Amino acid sequence: MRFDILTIFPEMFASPFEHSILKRAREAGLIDVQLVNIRDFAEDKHHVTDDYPYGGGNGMVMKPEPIAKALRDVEGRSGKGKVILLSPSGKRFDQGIAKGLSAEEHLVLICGRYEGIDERVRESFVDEEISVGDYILTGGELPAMIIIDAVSRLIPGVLGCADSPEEESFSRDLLEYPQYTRPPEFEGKRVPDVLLSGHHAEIVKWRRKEALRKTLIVRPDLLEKADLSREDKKIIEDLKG
Ligand code: 4GX
Repeated sequence: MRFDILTIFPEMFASPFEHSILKRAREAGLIDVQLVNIRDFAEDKHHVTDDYPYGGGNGMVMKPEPIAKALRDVEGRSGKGKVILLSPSGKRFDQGIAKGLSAEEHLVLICGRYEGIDERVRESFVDEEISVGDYILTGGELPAMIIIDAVSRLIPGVLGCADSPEEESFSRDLLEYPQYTRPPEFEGKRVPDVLLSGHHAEIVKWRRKEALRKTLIVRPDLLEKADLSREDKKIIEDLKG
């Protein structure tokens, strides 16, 4: 999959794709991340990319022409991709959206700064507007990194290992059960006996119960749309006491 990132701060992307899984995915040709500096497409002497808002008000707005030129340049070099604007007013990013995007061949991510971009760019070029959460950041660069990270790991071959079970609807709807590794005792805290027992069926049951417990405590909203068995529902009633 190809990602083109439009930004006035390409230097911010120096490191996130150069480690571990994403680095290997790039080397293997599974993902291709290209940075496009919007400033390079500003044609005035000082390469200005922002201007005052019509109608007044605080802050600056990104000018339409440099973004439009950058988008046309990307399209000319690598064809029409799905154009995504990162913005707090977008549809909230989640695993379902990540999965949908992982089926695309080419994503073009626009990272806005200041108060945002000229509305006419959104109307003419943007296919989807996505928010990574209900808080205000200083720019769309970190959201773009989040989207590329979450989408990339869903591309076949990127994680390397066999089909990851988290993608099964059964466990996807719940928070993770607690994980332990050696040593069996750490600062007086023991690993639960069942995990050392080698009794696979009991381990599966324990993990399901702990995932339900954790979800009930931290994210009860997730239980409403979760794919729950009759047994799960009984466990939840017992947990509620
Ligand atoms: N999830 N921000 C974008 C500037 C902006 C505003 C409107 C386009 C349209 C954010 C988020 C986020 C702050 C990035 C405002 N650009 N983006 N920026 N939360 O808060 O995605």
